[in-house]
Amino acid sequence: MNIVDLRSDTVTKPTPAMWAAMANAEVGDDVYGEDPTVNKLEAMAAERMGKEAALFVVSGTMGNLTALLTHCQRGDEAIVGDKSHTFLYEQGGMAALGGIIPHTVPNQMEGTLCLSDVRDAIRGDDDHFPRTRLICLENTHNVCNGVPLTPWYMERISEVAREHGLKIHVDGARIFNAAAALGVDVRELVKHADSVTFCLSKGLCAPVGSVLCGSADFIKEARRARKVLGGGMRQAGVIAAAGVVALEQMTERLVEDHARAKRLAEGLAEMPTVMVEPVFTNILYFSLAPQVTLTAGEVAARLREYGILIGPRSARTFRAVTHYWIDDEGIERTLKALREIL
Ligand code: TLP
Repeated sequence: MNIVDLRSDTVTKPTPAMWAAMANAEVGDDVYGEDPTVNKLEAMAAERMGKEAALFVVSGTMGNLTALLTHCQRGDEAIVGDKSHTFLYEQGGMAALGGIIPHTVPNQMEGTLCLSDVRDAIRGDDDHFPRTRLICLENTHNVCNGVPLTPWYMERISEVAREHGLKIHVDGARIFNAAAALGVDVRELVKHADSVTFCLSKGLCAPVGSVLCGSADFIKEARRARKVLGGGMRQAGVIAAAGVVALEQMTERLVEDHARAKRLAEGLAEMPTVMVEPVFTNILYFSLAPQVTLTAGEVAARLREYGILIGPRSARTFRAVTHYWIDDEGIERTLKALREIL
């Protein structure tokens, strides 16, 4: 049976073109800066983001931590959304490893931080306080229904940042989904950011890797931070080759994943047994209606018998994520299975 794996877009396996590129990759020692495929990927990534330079890292988590360590010193403060991946799902790495204090501000439903909340969170010049250095944003916002942050918002928040001499880092794990959903060039979304991490290993299907982009000076420092984290790789061209294919072939098609997430949401909305959250990109949250006696865990276990994997997020809620390896048939099978189970 074909498995329909909707747990995350991180489950995506490489495409045939990626396997071929990896098998034939030209490699060298990247710590010496001599891996031509890594160099090519970094140049392509910088160009796509409209930044001067880029750094290939193992994961989104490493990209965000590397950025934080580069922007901030120990004892500095970073403003982060209370529902951000960086705050919730990265083990508090900024504090644990970098001595950076996360100052949380509530994430609004549209994934943004209220400008007035951010202003209030910025510390004044006073010996009692840590120094605020950085604002972290997430685009698309995973927990906030995969919503994209708009160029308009980015411009407004950047005004606040500039007023106070702060830097902006964007966790753009799914920034190409944001660009596809908004119909804008990705550069428009990050032109006011000082750094951005994007992931190759999610909807873009590469097996490993993320890229951190920023100014040449910033990336030079970030390369040191990556090294101390153990992220200096050697013949990394083997995996970077898949990243090159990801950038060449996989960004434009993300709209297909969004259309399938929408179709899934429409099908679910017709069922009296579930309640669906709004869908903006490839991430869809839904929950069980009050009359359903099964828990989300029990429903997920039943779905598994149908060859369908969906992650329960709590006792009553689920997250489903569409991606390259989910086709129309997979969506219809999921809807049919849920109708039968519920
Ligand atoms: N997200 C994963 C889980 O960790 C929740 C997922 O399945 O969605 N930023 C954002 C916005 C992310 O969603 C993720 C991964 C990361 C960073 C971390 O990327 P990796 O897993 O490469 O460290």
